[in-house]
Amino acid sequence: MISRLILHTILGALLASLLPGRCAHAAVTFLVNSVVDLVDDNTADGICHTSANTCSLRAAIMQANHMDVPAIHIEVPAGIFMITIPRGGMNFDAEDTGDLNIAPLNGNQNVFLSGAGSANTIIDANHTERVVNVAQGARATIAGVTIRNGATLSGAGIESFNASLTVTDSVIEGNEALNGGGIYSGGTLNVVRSTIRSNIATKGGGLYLTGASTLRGSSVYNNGADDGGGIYSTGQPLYAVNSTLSSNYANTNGGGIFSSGMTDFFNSSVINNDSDHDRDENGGIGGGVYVASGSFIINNTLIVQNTTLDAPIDDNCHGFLVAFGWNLFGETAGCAFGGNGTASVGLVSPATIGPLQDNGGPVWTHALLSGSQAIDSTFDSVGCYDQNIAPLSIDQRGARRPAGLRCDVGAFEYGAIFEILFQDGFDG
Ligand SMILES: [Ca+2]
Ligand SMILES: [Ca+2]
Ligand SMILES: [Ca+2]
Ligand SMILES: [Ca+2]
Repeated sequence: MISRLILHTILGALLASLLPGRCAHAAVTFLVNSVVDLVDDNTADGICHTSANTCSLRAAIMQANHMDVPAIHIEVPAGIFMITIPRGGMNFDAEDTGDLNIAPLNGNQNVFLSGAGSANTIIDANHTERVVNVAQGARATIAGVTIRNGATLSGAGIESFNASLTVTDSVIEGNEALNGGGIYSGGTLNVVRSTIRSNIATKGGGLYLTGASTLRGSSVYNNGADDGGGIYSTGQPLYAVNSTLSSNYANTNGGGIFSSGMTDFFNSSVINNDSDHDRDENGGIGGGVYVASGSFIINNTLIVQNTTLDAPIDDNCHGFLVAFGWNLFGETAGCAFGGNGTASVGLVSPATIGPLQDNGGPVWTHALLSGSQAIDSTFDSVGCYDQNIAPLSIDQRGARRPAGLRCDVGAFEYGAIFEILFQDGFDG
């Protein structure tokens, strides 16, 4: 196995070195083969290589930054990849120190960083530094890894200011920042079949979003902040499809999500989030959803079991929600409705929602229990759909929907069968 990895590395490097610098046809693959955090020892040679004769994760990213090819694949095996080279200073960030900088110098390549699954490939900043920075203008996909234990001012797990970033089949956990504990994104962000959990910030414990973002088949849970425990979004737009916000908390407003941008939820679930979590004299409302300004649209979405001090049973929303399809709440005090208004809003018994747990599929969900008002209750003629009005053929877990008579409200389809798991996250 090792010899094959090295062979691939040598062949890839040889190929790269033989091709002229401006060749636009080659795709290059670097196979990481060491967990030890060392720099690339010559970024001009096209070879991922360190002083220890290895290809480290940092060396692969550094060398990728200096290539002029349209696509670079960085394959990362199982292991715990600790970031151990300290950053050069508070205001100094380079590819050879501190966080891992995906920063292609020519700006026109796609970088694909793939691990061996989020349970196996772990990139860890040991609470000393951000984990990954994606530079302005970069196009990157991060797949099959866990990114954890980052600590910095902005985007401790991943910071992506004006880049195009896809995070798929990954876990972002245990990161701590002022803005965006898990991910800070100011560009285009797609989060697919991923888990954002146990991150902390002042704003946006899980995610701080100012750009165009999509959450698909993903769960954001156990994150905490002052405002926006799960998500703090000022972005235009944020789409959440087949996704779950659960058990996040805000010491002030918006336990699940604080929104002052354009937000649009489709068949998503906002369950068991808490505002005014510290129960202090400054208060806090909107246990599930806090709409500060902008537009917040809900389509076939489930918002229940969210809490605050003065509403320990249900504090699901604060502000104006534009409702289409069929949306269900534990109760609706504090919410005002536009769109189809009360014709698109009903009540669900909180006791008919199961706990957050592994119900099959790549991420945790809340199951609907027998007799739930969410089961088979979406409108027959419209069904479940995403931001392109494309029908949803799977639920959050990847199980076939609709099951039974009709599509269910929220991210989970009751009684659904796994037919196309992991193949069809975009319902194409
Ligand atoms: Ca090199
Ligand atoms: Ca760095
Ligand atoms: Ca408070
Ligand atoms: Ca159904």
